[in-house]
Amino acid sequence: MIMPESHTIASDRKLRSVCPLDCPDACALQVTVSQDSPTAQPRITRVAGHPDHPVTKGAICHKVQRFPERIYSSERVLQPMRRKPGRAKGLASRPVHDDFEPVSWDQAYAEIGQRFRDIIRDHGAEAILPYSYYGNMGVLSSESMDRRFFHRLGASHLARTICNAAAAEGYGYTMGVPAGVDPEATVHARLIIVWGCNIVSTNMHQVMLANEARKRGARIICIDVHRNRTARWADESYLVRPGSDAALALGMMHILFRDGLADRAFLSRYTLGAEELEQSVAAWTPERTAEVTGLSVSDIEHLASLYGTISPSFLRIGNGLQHHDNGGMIIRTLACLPAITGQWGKPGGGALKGNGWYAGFDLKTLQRPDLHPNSDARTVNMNQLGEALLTAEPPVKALFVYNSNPATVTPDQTRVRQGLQRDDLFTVVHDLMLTDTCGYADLVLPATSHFENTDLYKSYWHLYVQLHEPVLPPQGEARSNVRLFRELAEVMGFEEPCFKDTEEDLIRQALASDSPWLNGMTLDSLREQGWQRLNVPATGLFPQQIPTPSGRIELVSERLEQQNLPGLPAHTPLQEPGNYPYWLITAPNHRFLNSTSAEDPRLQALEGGGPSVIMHPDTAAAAGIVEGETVSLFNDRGRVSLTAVVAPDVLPETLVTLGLWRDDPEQGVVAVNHLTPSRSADMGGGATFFSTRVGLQKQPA
Ligand SMILES: Nc1nc2c(c(=O)[nH]1)N[C@H]1C(S)=C(S)[C@@H](COP(=O)(O)OP(=O)(O)OC[C@H]3O[C@@H](n4cnc5c(=O)[nH]c(N)nc54)[C@H](O)[C@@H]3O)O[C@H]1N2
Ligand SMILES: Nc1nc2c(c(=O)[nH]1)N[C@H]1C(S)=C(S)[C@@H](COP(=O)(O)OP(=O)(O)OC[C@H]3O[C@@H](n4cnc5c(=O)[nH]c(N)nc54)[C@H](O)[C@@H]3O)O[C@H]1N2
Ligand code: SF4
Ligand SMILES: [Mo]
Repeated sequence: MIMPESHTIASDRKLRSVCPLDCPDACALQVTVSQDSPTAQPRITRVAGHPDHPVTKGAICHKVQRFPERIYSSERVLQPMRRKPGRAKGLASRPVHDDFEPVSWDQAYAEIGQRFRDIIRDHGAEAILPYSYYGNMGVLSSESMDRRFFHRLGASHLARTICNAAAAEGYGYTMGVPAGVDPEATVHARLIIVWGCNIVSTNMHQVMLANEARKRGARIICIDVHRNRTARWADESYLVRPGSDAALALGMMHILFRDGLADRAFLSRYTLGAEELEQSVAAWTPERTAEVTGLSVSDIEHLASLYGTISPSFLRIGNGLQHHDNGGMIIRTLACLPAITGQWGKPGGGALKGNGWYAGFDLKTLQRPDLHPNSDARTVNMNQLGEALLTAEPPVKALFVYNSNPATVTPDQTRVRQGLQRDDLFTVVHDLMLTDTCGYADLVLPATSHFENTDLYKSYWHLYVQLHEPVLPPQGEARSNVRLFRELAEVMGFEEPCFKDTEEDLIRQALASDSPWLNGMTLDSLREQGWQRLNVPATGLFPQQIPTPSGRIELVSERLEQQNLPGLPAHTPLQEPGNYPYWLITAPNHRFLNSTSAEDPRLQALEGGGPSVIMHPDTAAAAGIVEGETVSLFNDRGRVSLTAVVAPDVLPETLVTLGLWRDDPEQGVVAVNHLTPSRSADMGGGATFFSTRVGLQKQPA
């Protein structure tokens, strides 16, 4: 249904939409849909931030302003396609439409049905593996009918660990649940520490709120391994060694206790283990902390003194920190800091790692895990896709990819691609665009853009739930994820009534949960305004409720001890063997969203035209490298070439490359994830993208 908000001229309508991308801001959009004549196809001509949304406030990022280019891109997939006989799988050249021949949806469904039935007969249903993430954050698009389908099929489970698994677990050991304060309250903060979070690129509305706090006198600190855009905007910035953040937090705690800056009343009322913690951080002298982190003693003293004397203080904990071998423990340790100075419960004080937990949709009903016929079915960690495709028993014989682009985003690409290249692997990719993963697909299915769908969105940062209703009809033959899996259920002969549910049924089910925060939110109430705030206090759950086993903020955790991990916050060294001299951080860039929008030539140009690697002048000099030169990064997993950028924005031991670029064989661009490890982090089976060591060389001429 198209719901006009207002009419400008007869053929131009401004409609409400939501940004579907995996970005904390979950912006409310206002799109202009133009129609040349009543019979012409409506077209989106402008995408802007919705002026009335309390967090979006009319502002959105450049990449989403360019969504019309993406929706109408010549790379958009608009019909089902089958790989042409004789066209080899792989990325020897960029995938193009001509690698495929069009088929009808009925033919595509018949082929999937036949292949799935044969595979189940010969190898069992666990030989089928879904592969999805949050390319579209809508709860219907990402975790409803699709999950029902694969559960009922009896497929292998996928552990969706690529982003937030280690942090969710680590934070939970301290605070009970992965939730923090309302970001809108952060305008009241007097000190803001942005820690391992490049908010200027990845959370722009937090920057808007922090700017408001700054106007009221707040000081903004950035702690990172890289003088990124956020560091340049902050009042003070500090460069640490990769993976050393828990040590810095322990060193700060040492000083807070030493100098009487800890809030003893808060600690005794709300926390467990403050005395043990105080004893254990006695060993984290500023000198030892300096040795581990690479900071100077005076910087560490300064940071602790700011944190101990300015209140309220707000800690924005980033997603990148957890992408280390010790990522869970880093987040667990940082999450202890606000309790030391008693920040929880003060408007503007506390911390925010993620807030997705508050919108407690009824996922059990949406996903129906009970439909799975095999309670012992295996689980494949999505970070270990390469191993799964190459070595799993029973073998993976079919891979069904949607909402994700594993040939770019998944670590250890050498093995991922060896696996994807297997002739006997049946690969289906459902996407809007010809992604690099399509280069390995047997069948490519056209996905609708979120503009074409009904869906329900929460944010993992702000506290508004939003309803999305279509603003465009499906383009070409594209079908939504919900429709695709509803129809595949029919193809497979699944008769459970839940496979007949409409989008509206699913939204009602999602909202009919017992979460106290949803507070009577309904499909109709959402329809009225488009969004509604969760019933969460501005200071969040804490300290009134602390849902840990002890009911206190657990500075010491028995659950961690039971996992054979340190019960107290701790610095644990990174696991990557030291065969290569440099740490390589492969962080997101400003204008792509993971690999989404990386096809846009304008955004590519603004990102420098191709992947580059930032190195310290001493590092460049030692390797005889000058700015602009092509260099190789390599380790036992792979080799990639990039353009050298020489700047004192990193420590000499650290290299940084930004953005998940597409393969471009003609330009010699190979996915940077060829270098990253598929090892699991210390918690949650999380990814360890940033715990990568590499060698650096001038590219031989
Ligand atoms: N423009 C843009 N926005 C995005 C995304 C995107 O790709 N582009 N991706 C979205 C997604 S899925 C996510 S998860 C978030 C991620 O966004 P953020 O939460 O900002 O996390 P990252 O960008 O992964 O990493 C943040 C910072 O951590 C730094 N870092 C790496 N290792 C360390 C370390 O050991 N210590 C410290 N102190 N810093 C370290 C990196 O240099 C980087 O600047 O952004 C979302 N928003
Ligand atoms: N080296 C390195 N690797 C990383 C990261 C890093 O920082 N460094 N970041 C990691 C993180 S935090 C994350 S979250 C992952 C993200 O990994 P992915 O979730 O795979 O993210 P995207 O690259 O955005 O790919 C999403 C795909 O979904 C498609 N899509 C969008 N909407 C729909 C839809 O409605 N239906 C279907 N079927 N498809 C749709 C998009 O077109 C796009 O191709 O990447 C991880 N990989
Ligand atoms: S990517 Fe993030 S900042 Fe950009 S429009 Fe979407 S939610 Fe807003
Ligand atoms: Mo992510």
